Amino acid sequence: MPSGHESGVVRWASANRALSGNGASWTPLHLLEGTITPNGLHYERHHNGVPQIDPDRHQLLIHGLVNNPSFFTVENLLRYPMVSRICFLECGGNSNAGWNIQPSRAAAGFFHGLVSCSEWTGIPLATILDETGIDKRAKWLIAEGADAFAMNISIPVEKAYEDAMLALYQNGERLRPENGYPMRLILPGWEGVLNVKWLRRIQVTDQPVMARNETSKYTELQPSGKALMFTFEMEAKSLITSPSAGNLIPGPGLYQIKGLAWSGRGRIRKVDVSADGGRTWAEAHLDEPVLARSFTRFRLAWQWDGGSAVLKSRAIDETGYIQPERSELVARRGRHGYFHYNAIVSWAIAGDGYVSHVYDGNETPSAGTDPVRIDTGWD
Ligand SMILES: Nc1nc2c(c(=O)[nH]1)N[C@H]1C(S)=C(S)[C@@H](COP(=O)(O)O)O[C@H]1N2
Ligand SMILES: [Mo]
Repeated sequence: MPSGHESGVVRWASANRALSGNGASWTPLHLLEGTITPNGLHYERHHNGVPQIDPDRHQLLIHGLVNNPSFFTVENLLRYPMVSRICFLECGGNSNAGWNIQPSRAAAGFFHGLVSCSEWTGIPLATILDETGIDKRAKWLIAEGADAFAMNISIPVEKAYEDAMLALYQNGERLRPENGYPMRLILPGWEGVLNVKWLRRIQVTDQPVMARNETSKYTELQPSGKALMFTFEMEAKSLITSPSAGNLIPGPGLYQIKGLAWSGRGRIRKVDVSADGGRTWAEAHLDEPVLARSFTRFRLAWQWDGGSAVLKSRAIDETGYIQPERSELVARRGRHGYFHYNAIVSWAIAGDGYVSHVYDGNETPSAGTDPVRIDTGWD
């Protein structure tokens, strides 16, 4: 347990009052350092509660287009050769308050904290699929959880042969019940919803199942009138975690701007930071190691002269993708956006040192406004 003096460092739980067992809890990114999220502060997203699973009674079934349909017990799986990998996990609906007309007043983690980063240990999914003798016609894996929602979703087979993992451990200990105990899928860099928790079944097929979370949800109407589906990768994103909205900078002087950057497409190549609303940019230092599909911590010295300022960070990943300004993102995606909000985040510093969230950075910062938490809707 953390020191009692750190009792304020907690997740914020936002319950969906319309549906019992449905809600999310947010990682307090603005209160943390480094790149690994402690298990007790990992974000959570449940569609229908947390099942209490006895590992001795849980089994994983793999069937469909395979030669040997098989059940795997937890005890057996624990004997397989394992791998570890550090990667972030992010809900596709993270930061979606950014689509609102007014900038959110929530603290940084309670606006962007449906993302966490852990060291996951488990079995490459390819090992298990190969053992069941996967058929040449196989194109999709329909993964199903053992929660009351029995969440199911379609995953392209190629992801299993790229880097998907059947995870059993999280930061060295067995998965927490809330994060999928006794086993879950980890698909590095891909939308949180595909990382099925409490995994109990994979049906190998030649077509997607067209479940709720790939038809009515997780599809995005574009300005052209066509909708995007199966948008698996999380685009590059960054935000300054300190200082951040709701902070009061004590006075002019030297500060270290710190933040996090990540991309579902690979490594972060560069993070630029601006203190003048995007007119000029400086390259931030990136803490090593810079790992693909993981949190990367960036830092930059900043001399605050006591005048008003607007801080921004902009991530560029190894594919050359540049995190967009909000106006660009809204122009590209239109007004029906709900998922995949990854615009540049702007923090305005008022003359009194109060930090508030603004959109393009041209609005007047409202000094002394208390941050309030907002409900961002439900995916
Ligand atoms: N079985 C099951 N798996 C699930 C979910 C769920 O409700 N049930 N939620 C999904 C969503 S939307 C996200 S963002 C991630 C959240 O994982 P976490 O709670 O470990 O952070 O799990 C995914 N896997
Ligand atoms: Mo999610």
